Amino acid sequence: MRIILASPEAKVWSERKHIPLGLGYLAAVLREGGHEVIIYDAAIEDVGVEYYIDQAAARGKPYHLIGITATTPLISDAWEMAQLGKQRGLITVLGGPHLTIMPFESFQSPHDQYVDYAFKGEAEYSFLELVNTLEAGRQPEVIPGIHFKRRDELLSSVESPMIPDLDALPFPAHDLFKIDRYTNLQPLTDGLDPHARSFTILTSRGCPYKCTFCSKPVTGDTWRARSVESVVQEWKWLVKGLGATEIGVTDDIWNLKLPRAKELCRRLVEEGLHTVPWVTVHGMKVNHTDLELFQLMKAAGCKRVGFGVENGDEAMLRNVIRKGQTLEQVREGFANAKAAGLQTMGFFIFGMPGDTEETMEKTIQLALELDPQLANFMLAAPFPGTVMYDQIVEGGQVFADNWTDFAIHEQRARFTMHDGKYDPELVIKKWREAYRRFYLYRPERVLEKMMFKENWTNIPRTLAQVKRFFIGSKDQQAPANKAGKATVAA
Ligand code: B12
Ligand code: SF4
Repeated sequence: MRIILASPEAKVWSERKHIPLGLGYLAAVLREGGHEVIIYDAAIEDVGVEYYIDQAAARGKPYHLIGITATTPLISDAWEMAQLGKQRGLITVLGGPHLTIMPFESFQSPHDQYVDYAFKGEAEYSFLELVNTLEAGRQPEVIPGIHFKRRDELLSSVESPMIPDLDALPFPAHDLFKIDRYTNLQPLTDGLDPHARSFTILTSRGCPYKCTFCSKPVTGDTWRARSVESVVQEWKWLVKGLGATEIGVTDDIWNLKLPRAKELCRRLVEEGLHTVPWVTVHGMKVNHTDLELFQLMKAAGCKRVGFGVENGDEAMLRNVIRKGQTLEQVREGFANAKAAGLQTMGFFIFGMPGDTEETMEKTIQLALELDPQLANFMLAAPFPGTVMYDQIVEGGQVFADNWTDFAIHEQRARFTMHDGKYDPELVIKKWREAYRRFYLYRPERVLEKMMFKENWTNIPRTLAQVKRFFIGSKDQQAPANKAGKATVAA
């Protein structure tokens, strides 16, 4: 079959362009199965997906099927794409995190007019099975994770078991990405390079921790690691075969097992792969680190490490966020990473249920004390399927008109609690104050920002950021006047 795998554009995440790795995995498996595949990522394309569909049809080599990926904030764009595909006669299949949480919604009117199949969970094997079945002219029956309508009946089967042996999978089809259209993953030295050859790599899937805000519907709670050897071989392909200029490790928790993490670093050095810089895009867990690990990472070419710090209040960390780490471990992790000569980055969340002026102040104080090169202050976003979401539905109210409102980088309050203590206006105020105190009121950080070439070569972007983080606009206010709006999932 001829297949387009497509990702809609994350409009709220417009500066950094990262490859949609899940589609790379699906493409690799389909290719091995003898199918012809292209990857279309709206984030880096100049034309709509219909252009490719129409061109192929005009050449007499039409696509038969479009497979679209969707996170929660992008589901409406995914439906739009499915509609375009259906109008052109393609079989349409949806998958990804949102479909794993809410597979049935895509078969309600009007989506059922243009969505043929949806998959829950990791779909490398199950999607291939569907494609093979359809190509053979058969009707799909029980394929793990599949959802579809036959006549008016909605058929579904249990989710595919998480793939136990990740080494059995082929490497993602990295060669199918138009890689020089992606930016670098985190500006390492000199701002965003719009033509970086930045690849991402997954060394493991899943995470056994259960932070209450975290949505990991696809990769789940069971940590499954690839062998160090398999990771090194893929890394080698990226560096030596595809000319990577930067690599991002995007595991949920790549350092869960310290000896394995250290072994990987040693092997990167042995293979001479340490010359290409790499970063941990989504952070490491501080309580699975030590000084030696950071020293080995530094030797292996790592430039920057990120850590999920979340909150500066011990009780919030333990009882509300259930992060499974102490402030002491946070301090030690940062100190060790800095001692090893790595740049650091901290992720902090404002406005979890239970956050007060005092706890948010402690979070700001902790950010100032840890003093990472980059601090990422985020507003709590209640993703369906998380403990936090259930708590809010039970004891408060989600402010959201549609799934797009769940975008993490859409900086607005998304919920309130009815406990008389939670104040969404205050959350926004403290969140903005955090940016001001961390970046604006400290000359060394202002100077550092001014050194970033990108801040001078892209003045409109810089001004937009200043407005967004430090000044704000009307629609960033807590939507107190939205009380009474129903939650999208209710
Ligand atoms: C790397 C990453 C990013 C990168 C790159 C995103 C990209 N272009 O793929 C960046 C930093 C840009 C990013 C941005 C965002 N991300 Co992100 N990201 C991740 C992360 C850490 C890893 C993704 C990954 O590679 N997974 C591994 C692959 C193998 O899994 P996968 O992509 O889900 O694909 C598998 C299945 O889902 C399925 N599948 C996927 N697509 C399809 C399509 C079809 C047709 C089929 C059949 C199956 C199928 O099969 C694949 C293979 O098994 C995940 C956390 C996680 N553990 O998944 C969060 C995660 C996916 N991100 C999340 C979010 C919310 C976002 C943003 C919306 C944030 C925002 N701005 O608000 C944006 C949206 C970007 C987008 N294009 O969707 C959430 C999604 C939660 C939800 N309910 O939707 C996650 C789960 C993180 C979290 N814990 O909250 N993200
Ligand atoms: S936030 Fe990180 S540590 Fe916590 S559950 Fe999610 S992936 Fe695991």
